[in-house]
Amino acid sequence: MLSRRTAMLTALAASTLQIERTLAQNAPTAPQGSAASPITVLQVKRRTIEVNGKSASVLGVSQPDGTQGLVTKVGQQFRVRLENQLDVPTLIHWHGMTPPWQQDGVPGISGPPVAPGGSAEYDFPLRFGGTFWMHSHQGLQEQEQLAAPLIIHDDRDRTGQQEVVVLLSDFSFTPAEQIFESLRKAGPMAGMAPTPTPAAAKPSAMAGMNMPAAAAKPAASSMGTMAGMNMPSAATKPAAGAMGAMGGGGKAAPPDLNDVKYDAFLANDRTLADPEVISVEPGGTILLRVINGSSMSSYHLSLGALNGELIAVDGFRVKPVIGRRFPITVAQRLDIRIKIPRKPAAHPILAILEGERSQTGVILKAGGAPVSRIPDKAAAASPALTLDLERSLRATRPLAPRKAHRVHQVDLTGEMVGYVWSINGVPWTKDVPPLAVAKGERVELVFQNRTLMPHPMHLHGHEFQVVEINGKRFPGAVRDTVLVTPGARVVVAFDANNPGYWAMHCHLLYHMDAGMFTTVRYV
Ligand SMILES: [Cu+2]
Repeated sequence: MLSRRTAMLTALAASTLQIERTLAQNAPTAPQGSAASPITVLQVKRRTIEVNGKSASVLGVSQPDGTQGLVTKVGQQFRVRLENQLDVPTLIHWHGMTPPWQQDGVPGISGPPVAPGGSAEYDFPLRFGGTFWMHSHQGLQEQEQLAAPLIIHDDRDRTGQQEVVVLLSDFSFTPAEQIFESLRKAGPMAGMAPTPTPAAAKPSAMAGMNMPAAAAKPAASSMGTMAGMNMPSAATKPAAGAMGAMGGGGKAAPPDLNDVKYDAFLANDRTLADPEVISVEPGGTILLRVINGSSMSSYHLSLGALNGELIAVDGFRVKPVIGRRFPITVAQRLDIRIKIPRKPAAHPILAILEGERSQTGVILKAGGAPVSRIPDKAAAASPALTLDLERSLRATRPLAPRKAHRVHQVDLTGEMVGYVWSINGVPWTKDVPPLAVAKGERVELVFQNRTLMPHPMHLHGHEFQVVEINGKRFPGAVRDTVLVTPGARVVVAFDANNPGYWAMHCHLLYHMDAGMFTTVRYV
């Protein structure tokens, strides 16, 4: 996640400090040794999976009995000992949880990483149930599949209802460091003066926005697309109104998607060549919990011919939405209740890559139906994700209505030359001052995407509510990660009720590592 310099510093800290068991001890609000909850050991280690017929060495986080991640219950303590069995430092973030900040698992922010052979302990109450996940926040380890489900049961889990958990991920045989290097070397247009293109000269919502290279997607790579944007400079900063119009469905430049070309997309570590086949009861009801644990990839989740009832996003309940297709960006989760038809059949649950044909998924097998092979390419390319569903979501338990005490403008900015991503024009370093917040305040974050790429924005340690999209206020979903599409303005509100030092960043791994990261700090 952090800059190389920071990563080196935290690695140094790890090697010189006694880090065993420091996390729980430092946590002021963690109750000491709640005897009622047994401690669960989670081990970070190497494992081997098979991808496209080849074996691949990846990372994982599992219990000693092999269970990946953790299933627990609301109201219990989260009592975990994390053991690092790698030969490099690691640290796991409990995505969507609201622990004391020292237990949040972000190296250099929450605390040092866990040294090879070391361990750390966690102990905090689970305030709410739902579908969450855990992943490494150390370096680029998330790209090496260091992610697992964190499921917290509550009363949404009806007795007798089968639960199906699907963790989506993107996979490359190219090492993550090398992927990042090639992104940073930029495309063929790196360093060149932007060349206006006929497309950009057309009158459009973008006219006058000084983004001449916007439509000039070079064939070899998407890198050149933004070469001329230089968004952070005041001279090229478009008026919010203009951007809002574009985000509202204008016919502007197409979005720039999928920087990284992956070798495979996985659902529960498998491709559609050998998918997980899950037996379900004909006529029964299942709760599908989908976690997008990808580093860089967003999907359209397709239930095929089945109707699903979306009941929660990022763990938090929404007024149910019936549908067969739901967008899911990086780090988000969807809880979908599905009634399985009585007739025996195989029902593929697919995730189709945004803007592409690639797909992955699992098969729900009801009764003695034959399971046929599903190709790993959809018939046609899917569209880019939109905010249409987000706009229609309504929290079942919205934040109490309150006027914001503080509003932070958070411009999402970047320059494709050198692959520099930033917030308010500043790529993250330890010297960037945190966003100021005071305990007890209602805070609004105004995400304004001034780039041509979508950015899934995540705030640590708090749930937030989506309260505005492109100028229109509404009591939207409570969640922890929201997509901000190119040009869009998305406002979220949260209550500053968990003091500490928290990360806030784009959840696209290489955007975050390149600097689209900042912090919120209050005591
Ligand atoms: Cu981003």
